[in-house]
Amino acid sequence: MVLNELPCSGKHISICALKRMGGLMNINNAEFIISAASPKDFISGSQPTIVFSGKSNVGKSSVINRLLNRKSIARVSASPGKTVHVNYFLIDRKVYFVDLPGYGFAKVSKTEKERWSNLMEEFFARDGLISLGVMIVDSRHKPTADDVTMASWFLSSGCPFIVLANKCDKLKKSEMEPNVDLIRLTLQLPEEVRVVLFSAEKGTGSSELMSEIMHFIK
Ligand SMILES: Nc1nc2c(ncn2[C@@H]2O[C@H](COP(=O)(O)OP(=O)(O)OP(=O)(O)O)[C@@H](O)[C@H]2O)c(=O)[nH]1
Ligand SMILES: [Mg+2]
Repeated sequence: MVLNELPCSGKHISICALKRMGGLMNINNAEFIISAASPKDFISGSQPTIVFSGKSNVGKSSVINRLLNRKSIARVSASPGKTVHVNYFLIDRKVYFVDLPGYGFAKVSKTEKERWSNLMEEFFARDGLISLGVMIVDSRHKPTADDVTMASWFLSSGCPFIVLANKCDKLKKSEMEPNVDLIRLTLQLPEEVRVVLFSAEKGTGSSELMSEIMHFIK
């Protein structure tokens, strides 16, 4: 499916955002590249890299599937801890999407936690692995202490990022604005960092996110 052959309606809204920007990216040409279990397999190359981070079960893999209009290119599960390695997908040979394992999952062994923190420490310490961070939080709840740590890493590193308030299909309309305000306040986000209400389930917010991503694609 080539983007500029599609109508600008309904579920193709994210594709329309790309068309508006004059972009031409075949999102159906998405391939799984590697599940990096160790830092030697991290990819730092010429392609821009969009990294999806957030607590376990918040919907990182679901967001990737939604953007790519695929049911399960990234693996999703109702129980936390589904993604355990750093998974790279290459979209139309132009951009990498990186599905990270989630933080804050209590029910894992000490060894597993250590493995996770070593992998993540190395990932976030290395230069050149992230072009844009997509930090995903749960729109229904106050961000956790781990979310605050993640946001402050992005802020102090200077790495550009956007915050998605996912699962907004579960919110009443009246809850949306106050919840976004609480997320901004808790994460201490400066004005220039965008918070987008998102639903991987319904597709809400995907055109906004795709527009942000397109800024990083040459
Ligand atoms: N209602 C609703 N459910 C969602 C949404 N996004 C994800 N989910 C559900 O949340 C659960 C976790 O989704 P995943 O995509 O596996 O979450 P993850 O962040 O990748 O989880 P880990 O890989 O374990 O860190 C699944 O049951 C999804 O169906 C959403 O926007 N709305
Ligand atoms: Mg996952």
